[in-house]
Amino acid sequence: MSRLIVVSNRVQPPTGEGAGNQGGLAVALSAALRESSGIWFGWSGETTDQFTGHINLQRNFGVTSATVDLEEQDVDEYYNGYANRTLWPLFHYRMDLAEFESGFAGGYERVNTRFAETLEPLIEADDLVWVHDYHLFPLGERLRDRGIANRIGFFLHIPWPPHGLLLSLPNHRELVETLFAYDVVGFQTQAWLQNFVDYVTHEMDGSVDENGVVTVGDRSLVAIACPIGIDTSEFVESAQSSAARYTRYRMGQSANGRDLIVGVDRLDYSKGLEERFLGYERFLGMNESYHGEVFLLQIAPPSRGDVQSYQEIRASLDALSGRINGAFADIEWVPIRYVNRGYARDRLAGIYRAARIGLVTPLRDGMNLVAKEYVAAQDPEDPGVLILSRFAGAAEQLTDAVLINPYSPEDIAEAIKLALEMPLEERIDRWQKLMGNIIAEDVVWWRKRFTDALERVPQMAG
Ligand code: GDG
Repeated sequence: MSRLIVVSNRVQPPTGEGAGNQGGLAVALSAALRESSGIWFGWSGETTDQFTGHINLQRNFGVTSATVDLEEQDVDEYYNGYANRTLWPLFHYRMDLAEFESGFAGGYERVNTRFAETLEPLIEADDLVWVHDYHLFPLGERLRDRGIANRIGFFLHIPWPPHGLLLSLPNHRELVETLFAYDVVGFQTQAWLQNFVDYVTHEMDGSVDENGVVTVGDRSLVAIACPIGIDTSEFVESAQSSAARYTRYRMGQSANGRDLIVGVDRLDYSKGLEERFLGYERFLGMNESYHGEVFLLQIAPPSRGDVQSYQEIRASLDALSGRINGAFADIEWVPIRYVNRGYARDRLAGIYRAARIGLVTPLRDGMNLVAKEYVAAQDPEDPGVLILSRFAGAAEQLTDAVLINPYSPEDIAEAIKLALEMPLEERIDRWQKLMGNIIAEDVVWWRKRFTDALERVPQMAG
């Protein structure tokens, strides 16, 4: 087995708290790193006055992490700038929010070059290098510039936008060309992969063969759809832990016989939170008999608070939840509990299990792991219903969810009613099919699918 080097913007080494707070991705990557004695490289999350390239090497629970500090300007231009104000909105089909500042692009290039310079001495012959996500598109090319001939793969966690949309990115072609430095490029879904292929065939005169080999001129890469999963067995266990059971008991007490609808999302405009609230408002407007019988718990820990569009979505959700509660609440019932903080994973699992409905309505999402976690946490004998946006990558696999158009308040309202009234037999039937997929295509399956594809590629001569 080759040694694995994982590169991502932030490094999440194991904390030793087990199911406590580490997400499935971090667990799966940590396991692979431990097995192969690999290294996880990325930004420390800290800033420094002057970039030095000093690597902080740490070993936590068998995983070696190598982190570097960045300058404040790097963080502004690369992370808050190009990654989260240009690429994130554009790749989530939000041209209206995308900002095209040349300073951002310069900072993005600079940090990717700094990452490559710092990482290069750590790479040994035969290592597999696996780069993650939109922060680091050009990293592979920068490593090749330095003569790295190892197999290098790239996985994109977010959508790939349609061809026509991507054209609005200045220097779009340069960005796409950087991908050809990788041997394998993985997307969450067939749909995102197809968008990529459309771009390459229309804009670059490229072609794709039946093995997924995408060729432009004399360069090629293997493109695969490789949907990320969760650590299913860990999450099932977590939903039965004492912390989860206790949380469920407390939720039951505070619900006072009412049905719980749950949403859990980073506070991000891509997650369709406003549209979700509006759909729920429509449901309340159309179904007076349910007043006082249900409530929506929306957990939304703030993220990327330095970016203005995130401050705006936060303010608008505060106003919207206040307006809906003001219009419908009475002295004994508040229709929306809107909470801006995070909870430990095992408590989250207990909340999912207590919920009659998991409401997952992103306007666009690479995959969406909350949908999978909600299903995994259910009681097999009395499972809740997953309502899922057809624009989440997860909808390609989870076809037995109640699929909705998140832009339509009616669609959301009708789905909530359908789910609340769904007979037990149908709930079990849908849940079993969903769970079948979530077990078969879990995070270990995903990691192996990607690394197997990368290992199949012959290594270039150094
Ligand atoms: C990106 C892509 C893709 C949320 N609140 C709490 C909490 N969370 C956890 C969830 C879940 C994770 O955060 C969110 O994952 P998602 O997949 O839903 O969304 P993104 O953060 O946007 O992730 C996405 C993913 O990468 C992986 O490829 O699926 O499409 O956008 O695990 O449970 N965790 C805890 N407390 C919270 O309050 N502990």
